[in-house]
Amino acid sequence: MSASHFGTRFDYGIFATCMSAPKRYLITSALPYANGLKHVGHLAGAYIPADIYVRYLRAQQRDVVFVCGSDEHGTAIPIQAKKEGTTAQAIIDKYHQAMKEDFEKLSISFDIYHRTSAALHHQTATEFFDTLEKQGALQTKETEQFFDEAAQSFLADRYIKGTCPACGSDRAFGDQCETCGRSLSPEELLNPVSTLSGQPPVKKKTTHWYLPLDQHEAFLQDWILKQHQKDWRPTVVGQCKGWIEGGLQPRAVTRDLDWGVSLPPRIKGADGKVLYVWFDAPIGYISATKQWALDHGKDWTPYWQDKETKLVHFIGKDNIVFHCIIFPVMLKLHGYILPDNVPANEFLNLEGDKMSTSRNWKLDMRDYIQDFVEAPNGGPQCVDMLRYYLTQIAPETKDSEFTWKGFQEAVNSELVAVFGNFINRTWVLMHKLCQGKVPPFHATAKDEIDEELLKALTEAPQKIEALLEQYKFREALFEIIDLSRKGNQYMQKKEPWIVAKQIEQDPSAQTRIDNCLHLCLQLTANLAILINPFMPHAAKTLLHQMKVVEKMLQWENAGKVNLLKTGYSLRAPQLLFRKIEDQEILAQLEKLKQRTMSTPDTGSALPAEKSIAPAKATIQYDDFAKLELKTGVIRAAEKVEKADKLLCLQVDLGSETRTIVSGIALHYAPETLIGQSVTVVTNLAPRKMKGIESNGMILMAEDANGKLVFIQPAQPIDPGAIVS
Ligand code: B3M
Ligand code: ZN
Repeated sequence: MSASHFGTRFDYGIFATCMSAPKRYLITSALPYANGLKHVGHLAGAYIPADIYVRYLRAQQRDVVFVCGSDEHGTAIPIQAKKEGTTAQAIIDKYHQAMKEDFEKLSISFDIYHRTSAALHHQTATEFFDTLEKQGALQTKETEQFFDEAAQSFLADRYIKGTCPACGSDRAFGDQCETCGRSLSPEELLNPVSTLSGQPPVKKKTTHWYLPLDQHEAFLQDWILKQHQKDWRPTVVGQCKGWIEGGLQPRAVTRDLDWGVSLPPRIKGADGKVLYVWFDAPIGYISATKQWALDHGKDWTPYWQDKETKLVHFIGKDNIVFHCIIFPVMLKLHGYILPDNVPANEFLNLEGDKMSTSRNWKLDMRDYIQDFVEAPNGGPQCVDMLRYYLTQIAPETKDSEFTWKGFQEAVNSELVAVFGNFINRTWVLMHKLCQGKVPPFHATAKDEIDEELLKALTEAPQKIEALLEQYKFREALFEIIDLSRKGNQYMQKKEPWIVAKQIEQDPSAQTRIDNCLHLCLQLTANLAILINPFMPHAAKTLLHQMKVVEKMLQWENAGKVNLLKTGYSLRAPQLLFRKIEDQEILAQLEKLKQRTMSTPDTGSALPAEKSIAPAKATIQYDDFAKLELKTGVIRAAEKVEKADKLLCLQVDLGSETRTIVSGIALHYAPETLIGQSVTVVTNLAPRKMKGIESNGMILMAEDANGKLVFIQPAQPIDPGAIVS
């Protein structure tokens, strides 16, 4: 049988590997901190592009391993544990599981999702340090470090807060400024205070191990600025250049902390110290590879030692220095291979503002999963829709922006109206005009319009392949959609539905219909192959529709015009993508607004287990009877100057209107409060706040996320009613 047919009786020839292709690939995505749920900015930055690349390589039948895992060390973990009132171990267990699930649900196809708390990782990282230390590649230095006397603890960079020397913001930490993003050391902070006790820290002597980056400047100059100047992204080379030209300093690779990977026990003075999280985290790529190899009976060593392995790190731009400067120096010292490329992405903004966990201005992967993928009208098509939009707006060359309107437009006017429409038309017409079978192609009747489409179809794969090889996913996707657009234009020119009306009079009519639909069907098969790395579920649906096996999706088949055999009967069309309705978009915008009004300081926390407040002492009825409680309605609300948390309210109590100052400004915007019914303690002694006399108190309850909710009557009631 012919090698061009991919039905169930599939039989296929030998794959000829491109001579220049690397022997194997090791692809990594940044290990996300297990301290909270991750948002779509993370997804667009380090996970979707890596997944597209890996799926493409797999379709090329290359030897590829795709590793990732949770980054479970560093101060971010104990800090989150403190916020959630639990242990560091409970935090990493919870978020490791949650992130793993979310990635799976969005079809990120890691070969292994490991974790840095695993014993294998601890052992690998300790040994790595040991090897470097034995070589004499590390230096020790006694320095004075910030120490919190009240808490009796050295202060990790994250535990020191102060003013940023670059932008003047007071939201700067000892490692990084939250406002301008600049990397800092604690010494650079102005007016530093400890976040443990709120006291200014003192300096105390301690010894640490350093990686002398200054000794590797020449290597980095040559490797990045000479060897990779051309093939790395300009944004990445630019950042590296800045670091190198600014002069590299020895970098401490140990910390005084009780959470992390221990130093080798043979080392004196290692007690109470752990590896710096940024020393151990990238080694997580190695330990993940080892675990994958153990699970599959493979040898991990060539993936890190053989020069014919192509190592590619997918990351966000805030991780460039670690992946392009520090980790490569570590790898070189250990004798491992260096990354071939680090296609770091810029940032993804959301609806006009920077995505931020602390301000709750974000779209968590989990929210999208719940609201779309797992909704009654959801399903895998919604996974593809998000993957599509995030690729279409991927911040490959500069920061870009996620907007719900943009998402709706991408889905409705490209996926539905162009891509989906072409395939649907092809299928409907093939069933109507060709008895549901692949019609023959009559070569003698081929015309210029056919030639034009054939040319586009056969040329597109090389172009797309070249773009994928250069990590230009957004352009590659554009080319694929454009190819389906050409399919629509072709159909528009051929008008088989009009030609069908001439069948009685014109003997060539069926021939023209056959040729048109034959080519449209071959184009559909090609689109399935090309779109597969980006939207694997759509590709699967198409396979089902075409009744062909998965092998057809191998990349070498792209560009072939005989993928579907003449006479083969095909299934009925299935809708590939549904439309996104206006109200879905409005609901998301509203949700975003609500979230920021109730900013809990717990980051992207999952709802906490319920904690029971300690009981207060019993009171007598007489104590309670002293309170005067009344129903009221808020008539006016405004912000109190120079007080972030306070709102000044005018509350209608029936017989009078009172001024009440309430600490709810972080939870409610003033304009949303007009007409809100409330319960008021009306006989509380007046109190002055920011110069305003407050005459009463509004009763509120606090929900699990720390949001304040009004206590109000269950049925409408006039203001001034007594509550008892
Ligand atoms: N966990 C930082 C981040 O999530 C860090 C990446 C480690 S990659 C080795 O941005
Ligand atoms: Zn700053």
